[in-house]
Amino acid sequence: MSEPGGGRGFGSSVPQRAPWSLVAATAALCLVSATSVWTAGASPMSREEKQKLGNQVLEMFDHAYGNYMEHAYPADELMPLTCRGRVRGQEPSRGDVDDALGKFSLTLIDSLDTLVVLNKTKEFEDAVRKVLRDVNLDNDVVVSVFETNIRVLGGLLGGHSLAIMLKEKGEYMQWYNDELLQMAKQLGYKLLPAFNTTSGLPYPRINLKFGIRKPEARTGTETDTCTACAGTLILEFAALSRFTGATIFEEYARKALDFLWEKRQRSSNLVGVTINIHTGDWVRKDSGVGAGIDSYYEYLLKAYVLLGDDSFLERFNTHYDAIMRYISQPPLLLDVHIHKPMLNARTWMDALLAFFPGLQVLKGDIRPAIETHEMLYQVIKKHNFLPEAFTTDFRVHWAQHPLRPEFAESTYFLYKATGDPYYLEVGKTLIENLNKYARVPCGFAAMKDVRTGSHEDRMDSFFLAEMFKYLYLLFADKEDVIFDIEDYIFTTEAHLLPLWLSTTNQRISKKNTTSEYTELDDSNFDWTCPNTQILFPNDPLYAQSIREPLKNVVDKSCPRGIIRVREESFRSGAKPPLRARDFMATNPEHLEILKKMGVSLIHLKDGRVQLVQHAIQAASSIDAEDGLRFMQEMIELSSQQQKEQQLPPRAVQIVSHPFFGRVVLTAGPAQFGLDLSKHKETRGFVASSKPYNGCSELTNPEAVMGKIALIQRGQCMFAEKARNIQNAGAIGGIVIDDNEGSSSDTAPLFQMAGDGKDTDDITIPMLFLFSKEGSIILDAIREYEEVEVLLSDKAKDRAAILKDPEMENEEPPSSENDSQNQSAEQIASGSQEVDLVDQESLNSHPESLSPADTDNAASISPSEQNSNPTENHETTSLDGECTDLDNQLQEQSETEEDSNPNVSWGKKVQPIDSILADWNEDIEAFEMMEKDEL
Ligand code: DMJ
Repeated sequence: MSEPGGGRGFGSSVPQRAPWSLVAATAALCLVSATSVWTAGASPMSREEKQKLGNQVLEMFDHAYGNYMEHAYPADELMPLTCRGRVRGQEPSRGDVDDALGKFSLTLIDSLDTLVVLNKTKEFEDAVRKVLRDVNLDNDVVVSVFETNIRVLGGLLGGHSLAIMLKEKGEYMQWYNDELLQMAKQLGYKLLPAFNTTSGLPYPRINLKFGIRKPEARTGTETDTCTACAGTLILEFAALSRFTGATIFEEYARKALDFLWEKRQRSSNLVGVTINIHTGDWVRKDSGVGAGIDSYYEYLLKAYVLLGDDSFLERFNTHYDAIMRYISQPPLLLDVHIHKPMLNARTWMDALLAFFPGLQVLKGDIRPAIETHEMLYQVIKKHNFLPEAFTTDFRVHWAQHPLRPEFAESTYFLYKATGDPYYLEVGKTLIENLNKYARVPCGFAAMKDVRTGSHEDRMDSFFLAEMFKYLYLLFADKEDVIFDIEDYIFTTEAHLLPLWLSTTNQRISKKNTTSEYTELDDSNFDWTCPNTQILFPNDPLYAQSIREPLKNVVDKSCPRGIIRVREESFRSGAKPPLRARDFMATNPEHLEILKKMGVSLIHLKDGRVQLVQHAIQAASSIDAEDGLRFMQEMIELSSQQQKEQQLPPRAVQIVSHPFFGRVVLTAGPAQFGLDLSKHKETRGFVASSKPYNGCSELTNPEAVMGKIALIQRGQCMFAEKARNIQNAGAIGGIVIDDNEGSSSDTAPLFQMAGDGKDTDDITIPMLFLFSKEGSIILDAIREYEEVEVLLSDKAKDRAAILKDPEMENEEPPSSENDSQNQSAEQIASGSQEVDLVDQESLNSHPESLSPADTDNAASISPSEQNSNPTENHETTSLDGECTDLDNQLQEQSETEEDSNPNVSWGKKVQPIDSILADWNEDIEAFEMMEKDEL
């Protein structure tokens, strides 16, 4: 499979690791030592099968990389559905996510070191030549400093690290003369103006050509950045300094880290999600280990590993202790407020936190890593992929999945630490799911909605930088990789930096030692992590015994609101505070509690009820705090309910040659016609109607008879179009948007409303496609003439499509009716008020769902929707397991606080005016969280 790794034998350009650097490498080494000695509960995987899976990963990489190079390069990314390059400015803007694209062939640079890991040395050599020949780093484009650092600077440095390693070996890259490093240095200098702030925290964006602030730069007015954005620079910047001897990069990255450390919330030792780069004030005070913070923690620990600087370990350990005290509620990791860390800030988790078990392995804390990983794996088994966000009761919160690698990363590190073949099986499932659900003829497409299986025209560069590396390494034996992976550390983008950098060019002044800012508790200063060699061989069933109790945690859970409630209320025998989900506006006892909490109920003229809280009117500070929590829960419940009142998106799956079910388009449903969630799929060939707008009797009934008619949006009501094609004998209809270039990637999906009259006569299914998705079908007709599609609520398994074209033995439709897709999300109320949608059941607020258009009527009948979260809860709680889990979590919370005498949040009686001040901040933070993008 590959040539043997060989000895290290580095010559002059690659210094030998000095004895001192072994200290720096300790943490990295302790996670890789158990593999060879381990046999665990799951049956071991044979060498043949591991090789087979490794080869499968290679083939998948070729499919992704080959299509990028053939159809997209030199563009930044491949659009795998339309099979072309994504060029910024030529596609509708997707907002912040486009800031990763700098017209610098992002995917090629991000893939460089993956090529070497996958033993594609020849391709690596070609790729490096292309980067040197084609890539321009001086474009007039505004890019994200964070993304450019981790993907481009990291990619160039990873490429350089492996180029010099190969050159040293004497076969490949003999011509190489540090050219990638020179490019990295050029890019480093381009990023430096971003640090021109009083705090030393970088601006979030920079213009590659014009820098910051100048009018032509079109950036530099931002005031906030995310903690991860400012705190994920040290590995790349320090590597650049140490490779080149230019100390300025490491100095700037250290300064930013020092500032963040100084600004941590001093009592909880947590950091918020966003910070003002000028004042250093926390803008978002919620704190977790996922989006917005994740790699800040990762880089503290890894900076210690790479640079051997104790202060980074000291900081990491201090934060880690706080994370385990407040955020970790195994198997969950839930955001809290930095200044009230016993108060959960969310009832959902984001997919980015899936990297955390991997980091815990590096830290040497294996048990919680196994627990969280197992919980995540069960969510994946339920939805095939990890949705961008999911609730504490494991329902989908945001349904996309852009092929993120974090779970594969943690799986790899857990396998390295435990050697448990269970993790190989997990990796095998990831491979199967990618091939089954994400693979399209031209690459791999992100999931638009894990519930429907629909795709997005997107293949992010991190998919090549990270996913294939981790999956390949998971199944690789030492001899399958041409160098010793243990001599390198992975950056957050999985780029490889050599550990010998710790002893090279150490001219940076380290005056920033933590003692300058704080006195640290020595007990937090764990110098080493547990040695897995000692830990595991004594108990081969260790990992399995930790996973076992969590086996059914997803299936047997039931909807639940915020988990952690103030524990001391229960211990003192007081009644638990009123939860928003239990509230009944007709219950006098509830109204009394509301009053105590300072919450007043205002009956609006239109029959709705509005809640307003004035903390000053609460009976006590504790009641005011309960009121605050109640309001937050109510906002979330109301927002959730609005989402659930909408019909979920549908899927149009192209099943004919050469698609064979691989391309799945996200479609909007109709409020009339056949309900695809209740009936089996409709399958048929497509035909365009004449007239194309379908607004009058069709002149080509013979063409659409028995087929699925394509109709253009506009000029009459959707229902009218449906009647016309139905009368012509069509078995279904697809309305295609007439706004050219519109796409479900950029516009919120909506439902096609009726015409205000009785629509019972419409019996065929109708779906809506935006123009971009519609043109995929129209292009297919032009190219292949006969195009067959499947209209359904969820993409069908490809094997079943091919085997059973008539779909006689269709499974009953999925009963899953998770919350609506993210784009339809709305925030329920203003900062201090909540409008309830109904006085009693919270579910009868008529909601206008359609954008203004002649086609769209305004409202749906909510009575048809089963969207009451309270009902959901009651139904599901019949399962005894739910109570157990809640109790378990409650017990955990209590034990946690019992055993921790330092925890005083919620116990102190806070003065009312400070509660008032906090309260406003909390509401603001909550709203920002909901609006926040990953
Ligand atoms: C990657 O670009 C990096 O891993 C980053 O730290 C956060 N997430 C994306 C992939 O999901």
